[in-house]
Amino acid sequence: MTTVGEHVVARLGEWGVRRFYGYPGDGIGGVMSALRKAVDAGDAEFVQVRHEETAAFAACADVKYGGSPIGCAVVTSGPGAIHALNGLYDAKLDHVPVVALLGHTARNAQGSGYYQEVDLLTLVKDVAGAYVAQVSEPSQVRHVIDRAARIALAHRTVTAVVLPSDVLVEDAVVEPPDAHGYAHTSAVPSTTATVPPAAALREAAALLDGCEKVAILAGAGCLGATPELTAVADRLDAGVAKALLGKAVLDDRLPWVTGAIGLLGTRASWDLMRECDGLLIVGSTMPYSDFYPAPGQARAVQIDIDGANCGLRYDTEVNLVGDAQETLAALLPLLRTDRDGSWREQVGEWTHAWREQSAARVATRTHELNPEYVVRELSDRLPDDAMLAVDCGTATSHFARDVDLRPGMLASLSGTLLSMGGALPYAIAAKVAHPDRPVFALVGDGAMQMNGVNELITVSRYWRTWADPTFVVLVLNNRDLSFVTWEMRAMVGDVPFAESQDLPDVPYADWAHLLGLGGRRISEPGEVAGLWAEALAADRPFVVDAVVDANVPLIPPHLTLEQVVNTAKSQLKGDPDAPLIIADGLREAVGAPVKGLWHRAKDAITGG
Ligand SMILES: Cc1ncc(C[n+]2csc(CCOP(=O)(O)OP(=O)(O)O)c2C)c(N)n1
Ligand SMILES: [Mg+2]
Repeated sequence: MTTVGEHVVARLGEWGVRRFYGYPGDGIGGVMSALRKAVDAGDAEFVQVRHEETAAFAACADVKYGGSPIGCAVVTSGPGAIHALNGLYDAKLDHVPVVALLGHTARNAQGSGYYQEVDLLTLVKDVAGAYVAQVSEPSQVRHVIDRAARIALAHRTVTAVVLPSDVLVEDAVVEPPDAHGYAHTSAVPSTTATVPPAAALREAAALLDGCEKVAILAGAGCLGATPELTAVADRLDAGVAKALLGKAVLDDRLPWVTGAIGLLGTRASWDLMRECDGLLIVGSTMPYSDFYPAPGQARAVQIDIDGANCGLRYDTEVNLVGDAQETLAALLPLLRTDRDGSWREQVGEWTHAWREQSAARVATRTHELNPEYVVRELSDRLPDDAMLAVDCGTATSHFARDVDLRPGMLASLSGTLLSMGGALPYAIAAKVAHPDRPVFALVGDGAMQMNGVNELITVSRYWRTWADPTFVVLVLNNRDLSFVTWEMRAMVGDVPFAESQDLPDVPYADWAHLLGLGGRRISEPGEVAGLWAEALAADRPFVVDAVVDANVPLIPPHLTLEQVVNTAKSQLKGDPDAPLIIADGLREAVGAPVKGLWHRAKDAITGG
């Protein structure tokens, strides 16, 4: 006999799903016993995390780091499914195929107000809107699993299968009868049309050939298309700005790569977008419309695998629906070859200026340890095959601006949901997918306290099974929800709300030691180089507890007068950190034009 639970696992295996992140409970017991057998037989891998949110984050990250074709989170009914929601939304918003297996109340108890009984179909209707179904009869299991997998892949989204606990242990109908009302589904993935029509490609080429100053915005859709993107960028003489999820696409050290874009981006990306006359968006829906060229400034082409994403952020004239790699390859021979390189020279000057400004910020002596210095020193030491996992907070900004990714590296984060707590689940998934590669997690202390300290337990459980034990967690211990503090200062012009934003100082390295891991707390610039040498040479996962300054300003790439005024206002309202910010931050850390803006803003407020 094959139980329904066993068929769930076997059928997902046919779709290439062999790794399951989860947490047990009686609602999902039938899948867990199927997984026990599959793991024993070497057909599946189960990773036990500390929280169902982590299971869903990790399932998403497994796909992002090139592990499984479809991520799978397996969680129990009621509270288990509720916990998983945030990680599932992360996958949905970043367009990652994930199937959620949700245990459920037994059929006979459904509707009775039973323990842990939650209306799961309604609960996940939004996050798994593309497909959610309950297996109420053993004869449904094959088609429900097939549809959940096919739709997750085809729509690059989250689907959910609700599995009542009693159905899971019944005899599965593996081959439904040849009778009215039964489905006979396939487990072979659908192919997709990946190259746009020739006429549309010619139109795009003509448009781009008519532009002299082309900017490319590259996003997650370009991952895997590095050679093609490079060739098209070279042919167009273009500068390339990268959305956060597309950061690993191109080497950050290339002079025509302006780096990150958006509020956490570089001044060079801002200049590139604001000065170009042609825009090619590839695999990105970066939502900050004010960081694109001004409306009407540039003629634009967009390439996206999903036609619904085209023309979403900019008034594009040609929208090419296709796979980035194949579409760029098809576009290349249609483009003219006589560009003179002058635009790229200009882009190179902007990039150079940005890198000088960045180096000055890194070298700034701050009141406490400068986090940009800590991150830059790591960046310079990253092994070629490094994988990075980044949390939401100032770590995101440091990753965007201070980490130079090189070819072959992998990096990801909760890129659209921007959820705190993702870095450790992502790092674990990266390591499980590639146990022979070193992993680096960049995490704020708030995010560490949210999920990180717990998931270090998962690390302590599994690290001995990894071929390479290098798993380095950098905790930016600023004892503050610093990103929010800066948002409050710059956007709202308010002083910090200590009760809400101050964080307890936690001995993260000591916690690592208690778990049998390595770790060290540092607080002085002189310790940084030695620390990275120690962390990289460690024979086990290592937690770097870096006591860093919370008051290093997060300057948007194009500081507006309003933001400076708001920041200044907040200081006049009695921001307790104002003297430190002025002394340590703005004056030394930013370039002359911004400095002028700062003084103008202060004068405007003080009447000076
Ligand atoms: C789950 C979740 N809750 C709240 C937020 C809002 N938020 C964004 S960044 C941030 C502060 C992060 O603090 P920390 O992890 O200490 O990093 P820091 O910015 O201090 O380096 C907060 C609260 C969020 N993005 N996600
Ligand atoms: Mg913090």
